[in-house]
Amino acid sequence: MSIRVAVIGDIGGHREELARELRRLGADDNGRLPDDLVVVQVGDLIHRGPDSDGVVRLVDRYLRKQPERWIQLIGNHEAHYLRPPVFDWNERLSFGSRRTVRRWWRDGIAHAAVAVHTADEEFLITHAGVTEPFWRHQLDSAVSAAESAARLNATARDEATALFDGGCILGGGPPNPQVGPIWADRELELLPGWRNRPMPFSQVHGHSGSHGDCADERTFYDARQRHEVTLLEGGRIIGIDPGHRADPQRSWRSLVLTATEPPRIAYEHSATA
Ligand SMILES: [Mn+2]
Repeated sequence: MSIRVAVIGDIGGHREELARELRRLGADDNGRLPDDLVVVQVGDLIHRGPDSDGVVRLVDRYLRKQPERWIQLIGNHEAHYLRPPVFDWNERLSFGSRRTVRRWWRDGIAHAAVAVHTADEEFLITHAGVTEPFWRHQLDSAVSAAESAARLNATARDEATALFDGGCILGGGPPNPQVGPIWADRELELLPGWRNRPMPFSQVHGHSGSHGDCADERTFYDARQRHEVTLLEGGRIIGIDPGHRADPQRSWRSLVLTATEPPRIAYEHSATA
């Protein structure tokens, strides 16, 4: 079995950008996604661009009509409406969109993490990436991406979960090695810990990136796709935030992985155990 998993980075309220990428991936004129495709969106669907409410409506249509084809993760901008706000933002989702995002979270439709397996690589996908200290302390050094995703999702709704702990992007303080995978900064918080210790699996994240001006010799930037790949011992860290602001980036792409099994968000107990 082979499944195309298209991992889509931060959309930032740009509905037309999202719709265009889905057409490129094979969505038909009615928007229906093809049977061989699963979309993972890494969160930060909203804010910045012209039509956050339109993005929420579009994604909600997929989550209702083709729930097996869409895995929605949450970013810090969705979390803004799910928990007491921890930052100020100069726009606010409509009442209806707030209610929709809260329903995704309350009903277990949106997640903190997902694991994807290809023929020769395992990926943990989160909004901002799991730092090495977070993995060691909060995930008990889980050896697989699937187990890490399951642990993150199992604790995601706990009031005191470390998942939402902020770092240098939130409030502008010094880097916090224990920052959670909703807030980690790629350059200052995510990459440093993994440079000194083999990765147990690869990771894909949105949220932040150097967008081309990284001097690191192990990092490769694809300006057309706006993907940033750092090769490390044991795995790689792939950043896919396109960096849309009020105006979208002209050129960007989802990251398409060829998976050997459906993406996993939770523990699956063997029937023969
Ligand atoms: Mn973000």
